[in-house]
Amino acid sequence: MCLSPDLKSPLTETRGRESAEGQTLRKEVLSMNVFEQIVEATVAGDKDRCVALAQQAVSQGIDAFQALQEGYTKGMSIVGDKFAAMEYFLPELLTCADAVKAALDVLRPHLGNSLKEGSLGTIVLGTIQGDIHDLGKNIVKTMLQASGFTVHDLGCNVSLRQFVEKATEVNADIIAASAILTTTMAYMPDLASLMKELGVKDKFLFIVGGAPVTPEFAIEAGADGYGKNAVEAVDMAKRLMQEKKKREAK
Ligand code: B12
Repeated sequence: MCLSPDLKSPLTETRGRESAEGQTLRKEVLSMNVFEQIVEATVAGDKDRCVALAQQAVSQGIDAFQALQEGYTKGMSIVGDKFAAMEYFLPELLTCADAVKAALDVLRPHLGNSLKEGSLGTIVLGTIQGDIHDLGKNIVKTMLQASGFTVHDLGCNVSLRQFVEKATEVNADIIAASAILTTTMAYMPDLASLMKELGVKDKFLFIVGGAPVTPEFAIEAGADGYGKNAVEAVDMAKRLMQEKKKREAK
């Protein structure tokens, strides 16, 4: 592990007969350094390094959730900025997301129970009925998972009832529907109507996306949110969850 000169002293000085305070400081310095490396590896989309750093974090007793938040999620947020700035394109986005996914597999058993279930919220996701395009939906799924959401992926060609039934079964916060065909995006308002009919429109937040979907269409469809791409999907899901938590706290 490479340490910058100013980080070296607390480590070397406290080695040997360390006080409890010294040990805490040492762990903090180690963690900071690993987090920085994780951010770098994530932005570089370096899967092997992302996995190795997750293993290093676990073996050093670094909190897995902190590694996820301070390292991988932070890295993915930089990747998202690069994507928005058109410095990164879909292949880079996929590579970075895939690297984080592999690291997540290492960290998952070390996350606490509540965190393992996704600390940010639970989402039921699928490509709507009649539509078998799932590449975009899969990217959205990976990004949501990498950001700390629990995602129940129903796959593609998902019937409207399946969305609602699964959301009820897993007590989801959000139903997220993808449509890539103009013909199938027409089912999105039907899904909102079904949610109303079944009395669950206020129980679940509803977000939509996919190439032909526009913000205007999302509003007309009765959705609570829309995302143009996977990065916006994560931002929207986070924003809606914050608003939900504020409402529940009142
Ligand atoms: C790959 C592809 C296929 C593959 C799908 C493979 C797969 N596993 O997904 C196959 C070959 C199976 C296929 C089949 C068909 N296809 Co096709 N396909 C495409 C193609 C080339 C790329 C789609 C894609 O994957 N894009 C890349 C992903 C990453 O982008 P994305 O899906 O938009 O997802 C992003 C965002 O939209 C957003 N997002 C997506 N979902 C969600 C969800 C939420 C909640 C949020 C917030 C955000 C979000 O985030 C994603 C990541 O950034 C497009 C053309 C194109 N250039 O787009 C045609 C296209 C979509 N297909 C088309 C057609 C017509 C068909 C067929 C009907 C062809 C046929 N005659 O059989 C069938 C449909 C079968 C069916 N019932 O679904 C048309 C649709 C036209 C229209 N206006 O509806 C297109 C546009 C081609 C064209 N120009 O004519 N297709």
